[in-house]
Amino acid sequence: MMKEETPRANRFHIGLFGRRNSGKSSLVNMLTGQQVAVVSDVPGTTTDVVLKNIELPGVGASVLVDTAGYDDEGELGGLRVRQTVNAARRVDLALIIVSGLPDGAEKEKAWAERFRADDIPVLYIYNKVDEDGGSHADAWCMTLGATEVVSVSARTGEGRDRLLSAMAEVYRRTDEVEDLTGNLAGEGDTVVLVMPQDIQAPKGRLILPQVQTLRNLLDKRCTALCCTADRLSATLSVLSSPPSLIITDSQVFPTVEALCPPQTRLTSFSVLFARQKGDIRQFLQGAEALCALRPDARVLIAEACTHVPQHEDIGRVKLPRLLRCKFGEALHIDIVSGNDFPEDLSAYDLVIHCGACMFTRRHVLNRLRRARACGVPVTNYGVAIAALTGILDKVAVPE
Ligand SMILES: Nc1nc2c(ncn2[C@@H]2O[C@H](COP(=O)(O)OP(=O)(O)O)[C@@H](O)[C@H]2O)c(=O)[nH]1
Ligand SMILES: [Mg+2]
Repeated sequence: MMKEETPRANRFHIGLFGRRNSGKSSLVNMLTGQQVAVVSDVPGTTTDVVLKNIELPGVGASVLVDTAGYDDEGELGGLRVRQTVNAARRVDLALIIVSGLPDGAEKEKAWAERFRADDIPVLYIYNKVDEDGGSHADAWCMTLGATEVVSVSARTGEGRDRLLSAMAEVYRRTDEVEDLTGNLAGEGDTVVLVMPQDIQAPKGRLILPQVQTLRNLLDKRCTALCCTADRLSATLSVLSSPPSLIITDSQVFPTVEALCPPQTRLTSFSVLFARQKGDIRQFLQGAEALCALRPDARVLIAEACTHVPQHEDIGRVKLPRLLRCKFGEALHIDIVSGNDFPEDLSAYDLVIHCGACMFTRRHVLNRLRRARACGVPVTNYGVAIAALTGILDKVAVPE
């Protein structure tokens, strides 16, 4: 049987950054044990950002992000560097690869500073030790003011284990929210999941948030029951005592709330995922700002993916309609998608971000930090819709 692949957005993203010819693509090949990346002594061989899934010891499902050299030149080179800059925002760990003599290391210092500003951990790698026995590694360490430079040879595989354990160590220190339901569910609890299988659900399958929530509950040794909204009453009646938690799709919230027993806590999939894919506190503050918008306010709706807009698309149709219904037609709404998220957000009174199922948590947190720096409140689709439909103060938020 084919093993289900871990979705890309749930993988630990490791970016390889460095000058052209430092050996980034060779390192991808060394780590994967395959010739997946094109290696060449012609500078500028890697032109696009290339992703490669890999399982790493102590890390698990990961993706290596191979980039074009950050010293690329010319018109096309400038474009590539911009792609590398975009890739830099979505990695969980940055490997800065160097080789030879440090000669000032201005580029490396600037990039290390960029990662520091985004709170992305950095590992320095000194490559091509087979050529010089690593004689310049200490010089790099001093020049960069680094505590450690990991010496490797992509060619001979020397230092591979050291590099793997250094990456695993960084992974252990990262702050992924692993526990989706947090303190809302514990061992022995009975949890009911209300999961409408509407037209948007893929044929014959469950959508990913439902699968991930079920997995979380099973891992925590809860009893999980699933039903559609019309079966909730019957489902509750077969239980000898009320469940400790009901998790519902927001679309059927009013129906579910009406049936929810008084001692049962109620939350929604969107709130669970807002916490996992962002900062739920910042989103809740954003929801307060949302409720207090002026009729002529400027709102930015940001979508992570560039999918073909669907009928009743949340970002393009449903949210704007709800917003205009509450605040009137004078509201100014801009919609951006993919990497078009503006650097300067200060023109906006509020940003509403999508659920970011295609982004890593780190990527969303970077955007949230940017918004905070501009003093602009941010909320996300699920929290915004909950606020606009008056259910937000009725949902339990996990800690
Ligand atoms: N001697 C030696 N050469 C290497 C090593 N790693 C990469 N190279 C060579 O350096 C050149 C550039 O490698 P590449 O991986 O394409 O660099 P990138 O531009 O950073 O992706 C190629 O000729 C590689 O064969 C290494 O560990 N030792
Ligand atoms: Mg390359």
